[in-house]
Amino acid sequence: MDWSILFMGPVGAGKTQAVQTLSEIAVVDTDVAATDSTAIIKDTTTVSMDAGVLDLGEGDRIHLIGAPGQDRFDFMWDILLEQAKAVALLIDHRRDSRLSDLDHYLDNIGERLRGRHLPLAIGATHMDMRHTVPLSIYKDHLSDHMPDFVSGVPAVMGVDARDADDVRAMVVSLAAMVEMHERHVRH
Ligand SMILES: Nc1nc2c(ncn2[C@@H]2O[C@H](COP(=O)(O)OP(=O)(O)OP(=O)(O)O)[C@@H](O)[C@H]2O)c(=O)[nH]1
Ligand SMILES: [Mg+2]
Repeated sequence: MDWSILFMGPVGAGKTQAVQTLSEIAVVDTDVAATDSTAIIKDTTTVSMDAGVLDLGEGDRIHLIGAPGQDRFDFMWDILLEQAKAVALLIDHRRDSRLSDLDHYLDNIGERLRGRHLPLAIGATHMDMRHTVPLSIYKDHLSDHMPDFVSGVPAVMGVDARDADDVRAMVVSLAAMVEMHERHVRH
């Protein structure tokens, strides 16, 4: 079966990098030179989407889609979410705003799904650059602010978007959650 995982999250979290790291085909990306405040963080930014493919075997081909991080391209989020079966939310762990970034994307995703439920995994990136803050802050935060749209228990993990094993672990756990979700919905 062909289905897609949507990578979302703030500018510079590593969405484009994650798709590029794991994809078995040349990645279609729509990055352009960053000309606004994003340019302080990095040279290019995604304006439309990244698209790659990962073959998990047993007929499962996963389309890896990277959303643009910037809010001004958020019209794309509706379209991309509509096609996604799961969300991989990458949060830049270096940022002091990491928990409000998390809430911002969770609120946005919830509004756009309009009652639909999806499996969610949260990947904290750039932990190598901010290792004094523990990963447990996300689970603690979610225990008080669990969004309605999440199907099952969200996975929380540290992910270096440059590391294929890390990104693959995130994708594989989402694939398992999608399977559970579909079994639950069908019966
Ligand atoms: N040190 C470090 N660098 C990382 C990690 N994860 C990703 N990066 C790097 O951070 C940068 C992230 O850039 P992108 O992948 O373009 O970010 P994006 O999320 O697609 O950003 P927009 O498209 O602008 O929303 C890349 O240079 C990555 O190689 C990490 O865990 N540690
Ligand atoms: Mg990008």
